[in-house]
Amino acid sequence: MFLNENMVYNQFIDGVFTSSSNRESWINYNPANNQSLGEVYRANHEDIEAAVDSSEKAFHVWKIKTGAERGRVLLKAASILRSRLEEIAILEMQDVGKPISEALAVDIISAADALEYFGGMAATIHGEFVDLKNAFGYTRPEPLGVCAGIGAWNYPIQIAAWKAAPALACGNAMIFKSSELTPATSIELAKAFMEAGAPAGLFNVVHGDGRVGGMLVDHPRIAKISLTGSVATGKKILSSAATHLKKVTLELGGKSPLIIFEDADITSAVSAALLANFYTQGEVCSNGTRVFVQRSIYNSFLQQLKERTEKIKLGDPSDPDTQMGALISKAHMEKVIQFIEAGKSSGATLLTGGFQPEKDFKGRDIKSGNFIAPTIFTDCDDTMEICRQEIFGPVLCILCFDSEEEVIERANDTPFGLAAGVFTNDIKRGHRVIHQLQAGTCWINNYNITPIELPFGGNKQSGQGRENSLAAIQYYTQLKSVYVELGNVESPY
Ligand code: TXE
Repeated sequence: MFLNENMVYNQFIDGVFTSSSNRESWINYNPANNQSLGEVYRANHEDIEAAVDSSEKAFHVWKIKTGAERGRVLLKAASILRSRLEEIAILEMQDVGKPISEALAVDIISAADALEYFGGMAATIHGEFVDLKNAFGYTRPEPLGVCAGIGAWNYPIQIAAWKAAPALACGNAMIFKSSELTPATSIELAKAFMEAGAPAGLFNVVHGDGRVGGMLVDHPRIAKISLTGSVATGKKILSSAATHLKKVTLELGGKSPLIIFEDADITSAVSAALLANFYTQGEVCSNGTRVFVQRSIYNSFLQQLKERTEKIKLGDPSDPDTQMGALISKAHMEKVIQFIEAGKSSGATLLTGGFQPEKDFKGRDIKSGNFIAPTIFTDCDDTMEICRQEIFGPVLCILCFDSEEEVIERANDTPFGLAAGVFTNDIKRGHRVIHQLQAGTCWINNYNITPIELPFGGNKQSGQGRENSLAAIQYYTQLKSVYVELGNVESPY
């Protein structure tokens, strides 16, 4: 079930694909077999200038439309994505290495949800009115202009839509650069906007690595940067953006705690731990990779966790029965393997996994792909590298705890602050603990459920700003206040 594997990925600027002549290029690989999916052409300076010119032109048309008019385009783009769900899901599966079942269930649907949510609320974006003494005032939430979105490789079209939907709903234009490892589906979003009636240039797509990302960050006519990526990249972008005092939102990495109290429903808690570590091969920023289990249920929890982990169907991502696919690249797989070796040498016990399977769950040869068996370490302690660093792969660390006070302190002992989960049937304890955890995106008795209606984002080193929900509006508008005099100007001069 593969589409054309000799794709050519050009820039999509002003509603058309640019030529590929006199541009650097690289090969886009399918993580499941490391075969070529085609050639990606890197944007050059002229492309960036053309993209900014085109986006500025589109912005001047778009900003004078009403919220209702903008909303109609976003809603139509959402229905176009939904109508092309399977085709785009296959592209995403090939690009990322994730199981087709995930791409069909999450990626494109979450992108369409974002377009529908912000399309539906575009007409409601408004300011305030205030009566004053012989005067009145009002505020105007105004668009910023041309915004840049820079994406990571684990949820390409979802990340692009989570940035584009609020940006366009607020009246902005966007230039989007997907990760150099996953160029395929941001173009599909651009095509959907065009088909939905957006002005050419409203959502341009350029390709490249950090150098092209840097060209967007440094461009004087780009008003705002929204990054989804690593902490290291977030720091670089924030310091570069300081030159022009640009607005920046950062969705970065994490090493989030998932706390299981002794009164939790064990089956649900194990389900959450599996999802929080092995869904999308563990390549999810908000994953609960430090699983804290209260001592009295430690053995029963571990037994069920091990049994169910070893039943996960790892293999060919294009097979609808597959539950876990390939990691994004050989280089990333090697990085995860180094973390596994570090875990073993630091004294943690490898409970299961930790190896590269050569056959998948149906006996197919998968040696040519980037596969790592779902891995669990026990006998961990908080100081181990595998418990402090983001691994961004299928590696779960189990930590044992006794008291509520102890686990809160340990859970917060990290420079990250993206997400947190608590499992308990004691309603007071659930809220009491979650309120003390230093994380931006939290769950009680579930994990990694991210409806568009709720803000998503982190604190501390996990980023700044929020995506989704009404909270996103403030990051794509600037507020103007207007004072209107109804009397005369009183002056001492
Ligand atoms: O990140 P990278 P990756 C995080 C996840 C992990 C990382 C993995 O936690 O840490 O992302 O994704 C561009 N100036 N999240 O490896 O390398 C680069 O080309 C401008 C968090 O892709 O940081 C790519 O497009 N741009 C997230 C993008 O930045 C630069 C969910 C990210 O690349 C640049 C998913 C530079 N100097 C992953 N250097 C969340 N919190 O939601 C690189 N780029």
